Amino acid sequence: MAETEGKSFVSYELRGNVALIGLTRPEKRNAISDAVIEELALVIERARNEAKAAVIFGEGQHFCAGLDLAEHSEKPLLDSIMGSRRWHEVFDRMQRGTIPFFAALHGAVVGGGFELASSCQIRVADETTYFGLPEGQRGIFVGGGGSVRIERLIGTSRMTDMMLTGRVAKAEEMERWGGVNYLAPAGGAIDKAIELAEEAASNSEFSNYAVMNALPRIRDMSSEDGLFVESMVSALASMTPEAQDRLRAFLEKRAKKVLAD
Ligand code: 1HE
Repeated sequence: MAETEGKSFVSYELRGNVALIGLTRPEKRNAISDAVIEELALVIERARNEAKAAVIFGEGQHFCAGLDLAEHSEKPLLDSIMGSRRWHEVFDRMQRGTIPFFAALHGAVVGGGFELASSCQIRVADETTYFGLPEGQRGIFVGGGGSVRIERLIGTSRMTDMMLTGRVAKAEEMERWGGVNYLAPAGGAIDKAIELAEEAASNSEFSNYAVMNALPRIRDMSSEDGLFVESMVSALASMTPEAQDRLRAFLEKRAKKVLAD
């Protein structure tokens, strides 16, 4: 674990195949400073090397209050741009990396905290969770990938509303909008996220990689190009020894069936 001036803001634990990554700066509501981003970068790489899925959560009352505004207010223009580009780089390693990330959300998921959550493949929110994009109120703009990732999840109109009017969306509303995949009782997001991560960790690594990397790219392509790329990825997946083993297991009645409960 990287430490900044003797203090670490991110925790890491490997539990079976699942890496648990915690934001551990509750005294500042897990606000994301440059040091936090660099620690996140390290644990994301570590998780990619030794886990098959990861869960990210926040300690204290809130998941994350977004960008560290104290640090940000002192940055010259070019440093601000490079800071934003660094967030993109690090979050991209989650969204289009090799292992899926599950966000376990509670309390405030605000600004850059929402951007971090939107870089995960799946979001689980407990009933205390609420989402806000107060960038307009702070005189800034999303800079951690939100204009692409949050917009893809909830659409331009809802995101515009949140940014212009300061509208806050609670967990259930965000689930209806497409920004949350699962709702959990208060305090229950982490257990649910771990359960889902364990499920995903049991898939073929290539299939998970294809889901994470092909789907968002196909989303940005024309239908014709998307269908072509789909055929390529599909054929590649079928060629892996893992696919051969798993297909055989099903045909020999050794594999789990797809049942409704
Ligand atoms: C912070 C931050 C922060 C708290 N940067 N220090 N994000 C925001 O605009 C959200 C700002 N934060 C809040 O609205 C509230 O803090 C919360 C609703 C999240 C939590 O409220 P509460 O009452 O539990 O805590 P608090 O008393 O407001 O904050 C506790 C401490 O955390 C306090 O510091 P202290 O030294 O006075 O104890 C706060 O100053 C500090 N703190 N949030 C720095 N964000 C890549 S672009 C992304 C752009 C954005 O993310 S914009 C959204 C920024």
